[in-house]
Amino acid sequence: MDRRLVIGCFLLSSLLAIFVAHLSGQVAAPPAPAAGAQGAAEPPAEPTTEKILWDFEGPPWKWKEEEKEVAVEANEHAHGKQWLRITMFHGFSRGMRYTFQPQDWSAYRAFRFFAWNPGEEDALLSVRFDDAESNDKYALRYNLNDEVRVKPGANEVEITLASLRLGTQGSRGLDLKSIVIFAPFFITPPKPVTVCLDDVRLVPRGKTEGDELLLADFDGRGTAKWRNWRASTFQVEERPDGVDGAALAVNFPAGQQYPGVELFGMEGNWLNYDMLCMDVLCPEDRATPRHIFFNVKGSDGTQAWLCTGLEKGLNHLRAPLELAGFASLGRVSELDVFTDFAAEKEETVFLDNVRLERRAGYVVGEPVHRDGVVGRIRVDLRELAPDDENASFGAVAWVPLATGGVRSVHCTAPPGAEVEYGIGTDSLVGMKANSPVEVWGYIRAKNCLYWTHDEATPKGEEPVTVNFDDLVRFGY
Ligand SMILES: [Ca+2]
Ligand SMILES: [Ca+2]
Repeated sequence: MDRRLVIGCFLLSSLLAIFVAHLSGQVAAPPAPAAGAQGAAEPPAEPTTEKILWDFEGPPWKWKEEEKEVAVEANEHAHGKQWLRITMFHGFSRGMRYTFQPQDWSAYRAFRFFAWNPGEEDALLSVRFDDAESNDKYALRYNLNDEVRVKPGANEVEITLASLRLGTQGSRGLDLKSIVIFAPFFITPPKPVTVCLDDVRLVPRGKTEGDELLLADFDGRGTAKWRNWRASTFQVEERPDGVDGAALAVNFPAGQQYPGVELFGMEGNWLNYDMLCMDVLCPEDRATPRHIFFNVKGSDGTQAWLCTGLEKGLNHLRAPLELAGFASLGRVSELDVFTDFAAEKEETVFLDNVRLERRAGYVVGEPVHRDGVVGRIRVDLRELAPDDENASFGAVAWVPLATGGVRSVHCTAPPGAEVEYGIGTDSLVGMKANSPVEVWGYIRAKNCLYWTHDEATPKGEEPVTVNFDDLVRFGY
């Protein structure tokens, strides 16, 4: 073919592609980073710097419709020269959609962007993400509806990537290795609204001085302070049975709803850590709450509620921080520890060694979505029957690797789906032989994630089953 004709065809098709992109409110994204070899024994090196996805410094453009106007334009408040402005005048659910080839975000911890609100009231932005298998279905994509609060002026918005793995209410979690859509938009705002975005980027786990961040050991170490909440009382007590040094005795008075303690004033960047741990002693001679709640609060108003069952004696509680992804883990301002209701008499727990742990060589594996019983490890949650018809059931498995690292495999399905997951051989490639896989099962109900912990050691080809069948262990 004539070379000029080929070039001409190419230019024409490029122009057409740009035109179509603008018509539909879509713009091509930068190419996806090279995918790491799946299941390779050596995990890829952790990124150490932020990765800019969009800085909007390309050619300016504008698209206007009756309901909305979207533009890449210069502004003095932009980072660099330009930003993306989305203005919605009226109508239903409009904004901007970026569709791109599958991108692997699994080595990062947070999705962040700069947002400018020129108005005088908070704007409620909605954000949607899809993975390669979402197929435009609500229950298979991530829907943060009206939940990103953009205050007047400058904001740094964080969406912790762990929340994409958990999935929003009514939806399964996403595969961070194949993200294909980012869509910021508005849902029927009561009056015209504008938000401008810039420096949309991914944030990695940062370096830390050690593998642990001590929040409080009640022996004078740790960065957190504490105060009581809702009529609970507390005092530091020396050497209660089973505890090293001192612990914090927290008394939940009878008849009081949600009494507890708040830990605050500590290091707020929890993205650098992987596990929330604390020891909770329930002495034989005191009344014990049947469960304990944690609320991880971000300084931006985001929250993640967790709950688990308690037993008499010393409870070594360990929960992966990915279960708390609905809070902005890069800016944690508070950790509340509380119970719901002490009915008959005062209940007491002793808290100790509240800390975050970091796991070397932590990598995110492929997620498991309701693929039934096939697999080397079966996680069976079918016997659980919580009194919430919208409940969903999930699990996180940490597979120890021969390299010393760990692969986190998240099992999620939308409500009403099967609740038996099969973790297949792909997820176990490079596993450290004869070592237990830690499994956290969870029930997502009533805005809270009720969790418990178990272990399984796969040997040979025989599948092993982790059976979660007791609501009491979840603290439900
Ligand atoms: Ca910019
Ligand atoms: Ca202590």
